[in-house]
Amino acid sequence: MHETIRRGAAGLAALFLSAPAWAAAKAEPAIPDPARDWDRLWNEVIFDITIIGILFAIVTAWFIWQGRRRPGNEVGASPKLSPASAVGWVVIPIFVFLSIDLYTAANGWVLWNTYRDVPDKRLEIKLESGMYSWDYTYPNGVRTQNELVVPAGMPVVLRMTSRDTLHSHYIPDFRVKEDSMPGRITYLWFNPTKPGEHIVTCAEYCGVMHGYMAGRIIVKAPEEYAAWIKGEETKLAAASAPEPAAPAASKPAKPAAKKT
Ligand SMILES: [Cu+2]
Repeated sequence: MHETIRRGAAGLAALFLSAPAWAAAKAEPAIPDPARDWDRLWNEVIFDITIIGILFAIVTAWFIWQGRRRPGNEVGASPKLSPASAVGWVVIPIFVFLSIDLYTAANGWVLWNTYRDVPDKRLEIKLESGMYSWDYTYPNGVRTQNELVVPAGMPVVLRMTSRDTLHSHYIPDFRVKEDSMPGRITYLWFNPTKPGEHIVTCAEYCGVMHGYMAGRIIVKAPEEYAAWIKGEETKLAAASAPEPAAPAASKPAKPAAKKT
């Protein structure tokens, strides 16, 4: 909310002060970070329900105190409400609390769109899940298992499917979790901003070894990533080079080497 107002105000100020700067800023929008936005929404919801909870607790305590047993078993008399104030007591609180719900729901909707709207500039990697591994394929054909290496500062989209049953690719640090299913392509994207290592785990019970279906997301600095992918590409080319003596027609294609 504050961020929106701040951005709006900054945009307006820039528009009046220097139109070209504003146009330039508009031409290259910053890559959103769903994980950061998710945290913001989470904190907002926690803040809202804490305030509401405290408010309700105070009101409840006050009513309990008001209705306590008095000496002599005194019978209370409540003032009769006019129809207008009776309706007011129902309708006004409904709108107050509903507006908080609607505000939160609207923010959730905006965030959902961020999660579904993959940035144009991105690294696209195919993922096939199976009992019990995550198999990644890079655009150049390089394949890894249970280890996804990505460059920092580049959004990554995973196009996912499964060769057996339902799995769910869950990266807690990036606040993303999406099912992979046989016969269907699903996707998720995340924005790794700095080098580091993160856990990926299966979040859909898929069999007895489900708990071991874990891997790592390794975020490297862009130049380190470039060196790594080049090295893997060279290895792949060496591994899949045709064997001169083998007759091409009678021998099935050799599968690409898998890194374990
Ligand atoms: Cu699984």
